[in-house]
Amino acid sequence: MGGFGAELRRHFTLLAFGLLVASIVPQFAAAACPDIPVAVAGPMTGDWAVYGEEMRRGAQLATDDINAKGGIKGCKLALMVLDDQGKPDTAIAIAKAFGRDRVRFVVGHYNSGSSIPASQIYAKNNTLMVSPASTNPGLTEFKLWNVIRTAGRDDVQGTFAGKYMVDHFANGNLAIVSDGTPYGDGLANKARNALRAKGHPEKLATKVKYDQTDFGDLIAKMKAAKIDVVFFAGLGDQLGRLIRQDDDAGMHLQFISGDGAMVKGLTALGGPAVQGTLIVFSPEDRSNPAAKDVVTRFRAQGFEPEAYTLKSYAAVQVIAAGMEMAGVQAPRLVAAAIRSGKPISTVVGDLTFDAKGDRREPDVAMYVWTKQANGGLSLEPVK
Ligand code: ABU
Repeated sequence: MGGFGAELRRHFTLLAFGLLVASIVPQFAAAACPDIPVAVAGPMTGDWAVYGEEMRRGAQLATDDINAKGGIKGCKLALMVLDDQGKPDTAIAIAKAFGRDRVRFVVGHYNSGSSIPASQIYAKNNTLMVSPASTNPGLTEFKLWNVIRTAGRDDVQGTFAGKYMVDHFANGNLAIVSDGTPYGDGLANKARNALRAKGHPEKLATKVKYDQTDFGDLIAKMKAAKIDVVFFAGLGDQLGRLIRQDDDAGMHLQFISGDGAMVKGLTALGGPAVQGTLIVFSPEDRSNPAAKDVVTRFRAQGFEPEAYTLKSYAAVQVIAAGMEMAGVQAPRLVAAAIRSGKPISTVVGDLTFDAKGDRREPDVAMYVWTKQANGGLSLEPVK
């Protein structure tokens, strides 16, 4: 995740960003109806690039569709893509650069550990952010004026996961493992609280490092504690590696994870042992009737709009609807309009937001990696 190469990429990313903004901002002076800069910022490179790609694809198609219909009162959205590499420091640098370059609308970030510190800078710099993916409750609990999310919250999904573990694995020894990030720790805490509330506390609670790839020590610890079921509060790249190493060690644990592990690449890393793994996520966005046309067009592009794709498309729709409702592009007024409680039509359905910027609709479901007739694995809703 780190190293000189990553630093070079970071500087290149910010340089490219500066040039891009320089090419956009002068249009304010020249054009009668200047473009409205909107950025999508997330991990576009590295182990989490799959999530960044979903964000970029979703935000780009939404931007194209809004512009094809005339934009916002004739002003076109101009989308730029920024790579925060999933790192808080890079997200902070991007947020500061947006402040200087007057980018006032952001779809991002992916990682809660990036969104939370960046949100404070955006708040000071008059920038509205809509995260399609950051689920840590802290993001909206700071009660900043400028934060909205089309994703759910970890108190909802962590509590749901904890209850599910007790209800379905009542005789098992349970473990909670966090990746040590704000996302992982917050989610693990909520799941642990739910276990305790139901009178079945975990036998083991531990952490890994977010960039750890060897889980030999963790597997040994779980073996010693006779663990049967593990809730892994982290991202898909680590869960995949953990499942494979667990399988190689002959343990065959039951894994449960959260929305950060909702990723098609899980089988590539985890192999056949991924079968049976449970994942908590929102109800399937692709099944929403409002998404039908957009899903068809993504598939025509050869892209399957999984996980955060439609939530990112919806994030741009929310920003656009906020401008339409407010009748101006002033970010504070746009944010207030979005939070007014008026339903906003999006590809993930009609959304209403509370005063903190959270979705009001319940947003959680369980999925299981299931063997198909052709021998492959696919993620299916648990009936
Ligand atoms: N919610 C999935 C992982 C992203 C994050 O919240 O850190």
